[in-house]
Amino acid sequence: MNINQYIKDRSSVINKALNGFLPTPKTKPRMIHKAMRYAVFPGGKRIRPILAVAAFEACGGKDNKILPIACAVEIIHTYTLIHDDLPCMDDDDYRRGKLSCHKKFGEALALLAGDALLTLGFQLLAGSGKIDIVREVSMAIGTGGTIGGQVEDILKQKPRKKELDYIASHKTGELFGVSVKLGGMLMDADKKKIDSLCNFGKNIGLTFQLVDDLIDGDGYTKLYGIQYVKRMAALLNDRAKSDLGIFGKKADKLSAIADLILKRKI
Ligand code: GRG
Repeated sequence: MNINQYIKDRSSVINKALNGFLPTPKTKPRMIHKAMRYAVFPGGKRIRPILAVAAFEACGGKDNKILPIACAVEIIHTYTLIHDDLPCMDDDDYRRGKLSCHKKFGEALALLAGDALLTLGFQLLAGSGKIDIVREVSMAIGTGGTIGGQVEDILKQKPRKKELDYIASHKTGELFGVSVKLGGMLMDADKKKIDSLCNFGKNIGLTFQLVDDLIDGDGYTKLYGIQYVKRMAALLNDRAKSDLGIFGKKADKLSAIADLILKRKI
């Protein structure tokens, strides 16, 4: 199966699973469930859950038991987007091509929808029965991860290289890293494989951020210029793919996704 078909296939499975995991819009209190579903559907690229599935498969996983975990990662990612868009943060009126959650439902409901998605994410992770999985995600999105990155981003008006590295690796890299790592953890892969998956994930997370800055012309691009950022992104992509050596051909899909991220074809 070629990589585009693979992504289409796995996205469709993930979307169906997400639909089943989220409370229906008729479940009371209806408004919060409507707001949660509004933010999750139709959704974005679903990169993080696709990566979790591809990592699970690279470790020999074949069934659907990865789905609650892959969906948890997407649900938690959606919480960060809702909160990031709030007036007290980035103050964005649009997200994923439509009104942001607070513009549609008001600030209080959007805040609660974000909280509810975060909570639901952990409920799904807990279903794996693996406390390490719950711990790893907590660490990746806590003050030593996503939240830490967001705090630095808010506080630093003109970040220099060291600060930009901190922001990108925490805000973007940690969630990518843990998404990939979870696939291996669920399969009880050995430490060497799990570390390789995590390094791969963090490196493609940084590549993703660099490419994002190239498109937006801010962050790294403002500091270094287009050519330098392109070279850095290509270097990180190489480094990420070399982390996969231990998996041989089983990691072909992960490697192909890394290339799509570099070219922003996903
Ligand atoms: C509010 C706790 C908290 C954290 C916010 C992740 C984040 C931190 C903010 C989101 C805004 C942002 C520009 C983050 C950098 C990472 C990034 C480019 C996220 C967007 O991810 P995509 O492109 O989104 O995968 P889709 O919509 O495709 O899922």
